[in-house]
Amino acid sequence: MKQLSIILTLFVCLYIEGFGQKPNIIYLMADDQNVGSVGCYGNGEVSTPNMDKIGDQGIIFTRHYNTTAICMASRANAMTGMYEYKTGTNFDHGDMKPEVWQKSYPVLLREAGYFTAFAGKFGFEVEGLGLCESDFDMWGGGPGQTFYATKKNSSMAKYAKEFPHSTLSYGAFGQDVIREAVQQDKPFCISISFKAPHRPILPDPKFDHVYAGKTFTKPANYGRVAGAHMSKQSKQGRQYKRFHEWEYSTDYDEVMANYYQLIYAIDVAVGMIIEELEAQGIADNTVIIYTSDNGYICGAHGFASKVLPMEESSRAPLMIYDPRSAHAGKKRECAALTGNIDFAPTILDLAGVPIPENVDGKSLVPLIENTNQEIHEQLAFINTWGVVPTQSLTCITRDWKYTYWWYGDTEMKPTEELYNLANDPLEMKNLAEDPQAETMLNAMRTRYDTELAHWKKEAVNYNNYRQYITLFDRKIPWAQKKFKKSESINEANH
Ligand SMILES: [Ca+2]
Repeated sequence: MKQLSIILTLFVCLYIEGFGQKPNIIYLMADDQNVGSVGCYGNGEVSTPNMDKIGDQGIIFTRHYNTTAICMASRANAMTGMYEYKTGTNFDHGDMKPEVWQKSYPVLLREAGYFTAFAGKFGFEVEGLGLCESDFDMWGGGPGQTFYATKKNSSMAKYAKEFPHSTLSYGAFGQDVIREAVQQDKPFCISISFKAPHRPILPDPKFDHVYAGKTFTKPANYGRVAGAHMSKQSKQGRQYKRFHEWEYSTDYDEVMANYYQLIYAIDVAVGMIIEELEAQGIADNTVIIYTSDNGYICGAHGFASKVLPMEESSRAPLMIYDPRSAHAGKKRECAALTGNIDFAPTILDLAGVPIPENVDGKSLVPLIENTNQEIHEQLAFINTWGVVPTQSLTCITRDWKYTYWWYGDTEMKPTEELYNLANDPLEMKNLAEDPQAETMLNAMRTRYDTELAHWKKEAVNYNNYRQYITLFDRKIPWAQKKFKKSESINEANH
């Protein structure tokens, strides 16, 4: 009997230690990082060696979108795998409900035995739970926008002496989590949400030398002339004014040098984390995901910042390195349509944890083995924030993008934009009124309608999401539509 129990114990230990070995997962997310700001995406004017390492040895996703391109909503999308109208979470709408949070990947991974950690800008709050600090084994997170001065981030203050600028402090936090998890002999999931390169422009002076005096090539769709064809609605928000206010029109090189310097520090922090994985001998069992919560418009079409459906804003970098893949070490590109709603199912899938039934996203794991397949035929891109005319719904496929601008008044009529992203990735020609594109226009309208039908079926009945079922309906005239604010629209600080 004793022998049997010893054998059984050994078997259980072997199962836990060996046969069922789970990968460690590191989810790294920048705040407002343009897809073109990373070397491995083809920008030869920037220095991002560690981000490039993830892409060059793993997969560079070239058609990755944030289904809502603003901090709060995007973070809720990533953690839950659901569209915004199901997370019910965004600025000017409201906080997340606890029942939504309970199915987020950090909660489910911890329940499955993972050692979990979070640092940086959490980005939203859960009703009654606030930032959910107690749902993580290690915590370096903070409320609101957090600060670039490490000492002002209370959960990270212990790093302030060595790393006075917060970006590198997150690298140090990552290293500490890795050491602790190794000591506890547990698989871990670290989620770090860097503040950089979000405004204010306060890069770490340690890296002042990197881009000093450098000049940068403007994108081919830079400037107001390249935005003449875009909808009037899209020009009513702060994004249009910021082209001038944020000096993309007058001081492009310096603005970009500061932006790239903020990103450079993230790259150094990423390097610190990779170095620790190697030092601990666990790099070959740790999956690294690198992305941004939204893209960033740096003067394209004469706009700046984010939120709008244009590529520079809705698309973001995504690189995944899975050292266990047969293809690891070889640079691969994946042109499949992917979204931020895919992160939760991907992380759960990597960990072998069942994916909740109500998620909208799909696991990216199949793409890690075979990059030449599709997981989504289409994705929705959503904006329910900011001045009313800019709020809109977009449907994206691999090759096409369709936006319905529902808002109308004496100055503007509801309008459509249709871009052939395969032939016109810079969105220079709106084909919505081109007779040659009529068949495709109708096909994309139908796809758009299916996204809205999903919204109608699934949207939460709180935080002002159900009114969009009418507002975004192409078949209802704008004169019959009335926007209802959930609270005062406040454009500050997001
Ligand atoms: Ca952001």
